[in-house]
Amino acid sequence: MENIVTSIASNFCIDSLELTEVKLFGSGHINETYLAGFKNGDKVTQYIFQKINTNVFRKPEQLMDNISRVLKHAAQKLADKPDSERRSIHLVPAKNGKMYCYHDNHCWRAYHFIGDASTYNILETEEQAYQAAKTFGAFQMLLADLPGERLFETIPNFHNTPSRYADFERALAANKAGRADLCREEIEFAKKISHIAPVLIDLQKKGEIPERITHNDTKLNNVLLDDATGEGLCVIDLDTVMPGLSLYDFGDMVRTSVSPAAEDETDLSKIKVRTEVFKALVKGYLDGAEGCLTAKEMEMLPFSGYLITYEIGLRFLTDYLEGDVYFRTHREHHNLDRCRTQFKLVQLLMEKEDELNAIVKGFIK
Ligand code: ADP
Ligand code: GN1
Ligand code: MG
Repeated sequence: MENIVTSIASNFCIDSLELTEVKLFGSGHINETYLAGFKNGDKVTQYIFQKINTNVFRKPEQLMDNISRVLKHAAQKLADKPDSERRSIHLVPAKNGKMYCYHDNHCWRAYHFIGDASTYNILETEEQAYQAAKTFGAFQMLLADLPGERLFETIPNFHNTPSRYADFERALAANKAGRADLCREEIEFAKKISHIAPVLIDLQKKGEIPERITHNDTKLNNVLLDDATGEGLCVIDLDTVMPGLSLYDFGDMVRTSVSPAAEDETDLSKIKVRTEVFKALVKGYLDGAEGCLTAKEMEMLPFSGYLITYEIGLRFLTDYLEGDVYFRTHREHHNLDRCRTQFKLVQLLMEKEDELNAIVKGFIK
């Protein structure tokens, strides 16, 4: 690992290549992330190196073009804010004049490491939910006036739930990994509520909700919180920043925050909906986005939580049926375990819909 990372690092504008530490970092399912430190005199500087998964992101140049534009815009708008260097991530330029390089046919990028900050897979306090949602809301506001062309769609139809449902149907019909009999209950559940899949896309088509520049992977662990103050610092993992719906962003925060259990928990009795956390997410998102959501977007906030949870559950199920070809897995039925937590959470969120609607109503002026 040391040799590979040093060799990758030599392609970027980094002063010294005297490696002091290197480790695999983060718990993402797609890219490969390393943290490395390099010593220059008495000073150690840390960097994040990421190998972009080009099976998933087919056009890394377009993806990096998006990220470079977004981060340049963010840096300009945040320049006067206190602690501005930590309010956005910053790419390290490569020596080839671009913001990425190729090494052994793989595409790599580097970021300056933001220290004294952490990400969380499972929420520990309601305040964290508030801070994370506020940071994602503010990120959306920050990009509302991004100049230039429409951003590239780094994964076409990424949050097109009907298209995800069609992928599931194809995977089921093909039953390539021979696993359909192992997940009959989940297949039935997926079919039973398939009518919810087109709801947001249809509202967008009818012009009832607007397209915005959104993050599209607003997992709780994609936001850095300051270790000292607990404050939300910045959003990370920008590969899917592209045109999208704010509701999918809000929904993914619900999916990853309201339950106190891990995404791959096998004891389904641990899956819960903490309504206080939901309330903190609504408050945080509205504060961050400075109240810019439309009345229709507000109305659909509770729905978005279970729609995206359904969508991600479908994607885990599809990958299980296809033989684990997309998400990184660490045990045999990992994708099925993940699907089960998602579908359980969908059920619970649907049961609590009235209560969640009432919470949202409390925020409407
Ligand atoms: P993945 O696709 O693997 O989820 P992320 O971009 O989310 O990749 O990064 C993985 C982890 O690395 C994050 O959870 C975070 O802890 C850490 N990380 C990423 N970028 C930075 C950064 N610029 N500064 C500090 N930590 C970072
Ligand atoms: C993947 O890379 P990571 O772990 O942040 C996936 C998301 C899913 C998520 C489920 C590009 O995100 O869409 O919601 O797993 N990212 C991509 O945990 O497919
Ligand atoms: Mg991530």
